[in-house]
Amino acid sequence: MDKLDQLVQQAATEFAAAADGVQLEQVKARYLGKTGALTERLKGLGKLAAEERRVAGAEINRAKDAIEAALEARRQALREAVLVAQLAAEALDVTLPGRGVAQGGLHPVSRTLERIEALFRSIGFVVADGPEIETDWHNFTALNTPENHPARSMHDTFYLEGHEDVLLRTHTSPVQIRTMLDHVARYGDRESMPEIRVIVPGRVYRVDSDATHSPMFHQVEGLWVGESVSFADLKGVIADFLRKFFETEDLQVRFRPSFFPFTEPSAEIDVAFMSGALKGRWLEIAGCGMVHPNVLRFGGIDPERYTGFAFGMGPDRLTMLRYGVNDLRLFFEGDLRFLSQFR
Ligand code: 2NL
Repeated sequence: MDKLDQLVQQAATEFAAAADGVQLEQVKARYLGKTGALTERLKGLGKLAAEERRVAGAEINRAKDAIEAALEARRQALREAVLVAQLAAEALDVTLPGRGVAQGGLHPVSRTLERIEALFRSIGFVVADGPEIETDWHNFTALNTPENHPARSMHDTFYLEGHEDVLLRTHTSPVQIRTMLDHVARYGDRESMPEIRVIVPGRVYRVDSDATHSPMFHQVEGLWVGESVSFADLKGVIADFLRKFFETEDLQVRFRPSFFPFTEPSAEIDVAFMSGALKGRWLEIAGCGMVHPNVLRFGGIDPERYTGFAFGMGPDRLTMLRYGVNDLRLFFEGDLRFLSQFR
């Protein structure tokens, strides 16, 4: 084998040994670069006579073509190897089962609120909501709460800094005040005003925190105002509601005289189950009463012509009772280990 054929063979062997593109280009430089073996031979042609130069030149160029072909073949092989490795690394097993989407669910308190709303809707109540940041007037004054009442103190109510007349509502009653005012604005000039039947669920805030009190909790209040609404209506509506809510006729309901600034007379509503784990124990469930004439007046309604009843209950407590939960704070910590048990 002559020297040039040997050189071509040697180049092909070294190209084959190059593990990647960078190594390959380094090997290429040794043959085809400025000072490469083949380039040096081409430079040497000048020293030869014209006839020898033509023959030798043609041989060197053939060798050069052969080396370039071997180089290109190796480049192509390396590119393919990179692609094959990449495809292997990024391979997807399309036969694997999917990861699945975790199924969400309603918060237990939301479920209670939805049940309460549905039951009251079925007897002609509408559901209303309103602002959680309220004026002192809508939250206290219009509810006949005296200026010096302890509920109005900074120990019990969250006030907006620098605004002693703006607060986080302590009950949902201000929405009922707004409902009365809106209702009168819309129907007040009529011979006879349609009844108000409204239920108001929502978040309320008080400065209080322990196992049974959270600074944020829920309330549902109801209001029925009309020309002949009586305490008997109140008792019937509440007793029916409780039997439906707890899904049992095996239930005693008791109205125990009490006091609220916004109702007169007022009562605490207690229930006792006649069977089950809580059998025979009286549980305080809600407060209620006939709307105080001052409150009707603040709502723009004539207390000489209209009467109404109102009630308020704590859906958080109702939820605890229904599911046997003993710490209210569990509802508001967002721990899925707790919450997912209610799905
Ligand atoms: C309770 C007691 C109650 C009311 C709320 C009310 C609202 C208006 C007028 C009159 Cl606009 N009263 N609401 C009445 C009695 C009791 O809530 O223990 N709630 C958890």
